[in-house]
Amino acid sequence: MPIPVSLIGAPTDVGAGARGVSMGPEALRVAGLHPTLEALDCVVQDRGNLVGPPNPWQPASNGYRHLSEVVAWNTAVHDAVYAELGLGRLPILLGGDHCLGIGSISAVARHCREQGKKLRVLWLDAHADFNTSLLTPSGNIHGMPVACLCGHGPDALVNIGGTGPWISPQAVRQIGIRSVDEGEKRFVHEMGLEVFDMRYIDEMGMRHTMELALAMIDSNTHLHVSFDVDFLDPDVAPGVGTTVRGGPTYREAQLCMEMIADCGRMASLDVMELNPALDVRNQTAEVAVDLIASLFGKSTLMRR
Ligand code: EXY
Ligand code: MN
Ligand code: MN
Ligand code: MN
Repeated sequence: MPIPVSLIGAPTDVGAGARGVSMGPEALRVAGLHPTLEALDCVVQDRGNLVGPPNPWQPASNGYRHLSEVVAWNTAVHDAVYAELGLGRLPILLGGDHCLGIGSISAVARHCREQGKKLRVLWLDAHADFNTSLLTPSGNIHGMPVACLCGHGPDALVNIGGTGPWISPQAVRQIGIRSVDEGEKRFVHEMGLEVFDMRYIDEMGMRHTMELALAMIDSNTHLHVSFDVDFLDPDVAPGVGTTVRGGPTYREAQLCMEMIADCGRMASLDVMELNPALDVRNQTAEVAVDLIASLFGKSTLMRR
């Protein structure tokens, strides 16, 4: 059965600490995302790019940078993702910085709430993105989306598209984490987030990690994958704003994506933080497209 997929571009860097991820959607298109998905039996509609306010490049105020712009962009993302889910399509959000995970996942959670579905969120990232205005070292809201989705953030973001909090920490599995701020670390533990950090992956391997991260997913589960491209080791993915050494290798990342595909439940996807301004010859976008292909069932030889 062909999968109906909708591409939604969100060309903004209002939540980030470096400019350039606003060019991410176009880089993914140039790297051939649309034809790649069509070759994998998807019926793809590219909805083009959402529109929102420019990046004013201001310092933080009350612990947030660009809060009103972040709210505007996330509202647009929420509405677009929610509409695609209502049409029975699988939305792929092309970021843009990771603050937009608030709009995307709130829409998915709203859809699940209305359809009586369980939600599992896989957060593939070097960072936990679990800061609050009191904990953040930067005020950049791309370091806060998971906390906001769990109810710890400004009302305008917690209640985007309806009455939040949209998810509980128990719905989330974080994978690849290797950079967490001190206060953020305490808060992650306090809230009981399940984190498979790089130390865990080093010791137990990606296969075991993914078996646990995907455990208990059943036919009534909507699996959302939020893929921050800085999840990957900078050797394979230099084109991101916040590189952190020691991430998954190309093959480890492929296995992660292949196991997600095998579970057969992915129903929405974010591809975030790709920064063409820091890339060389669009190689990071190409790697991202390659990994997305694996998420949609491309495998080396055959499926077992
Ligand atoms: N934890 C740092 C902060 O909050 O400023 C860095 C966050 C980077 C977030 C990246 C995109 O995942
Ligand atoms: Mn659905
Ligand atoms: Mn992130
Ligand atoms: Mn990150």
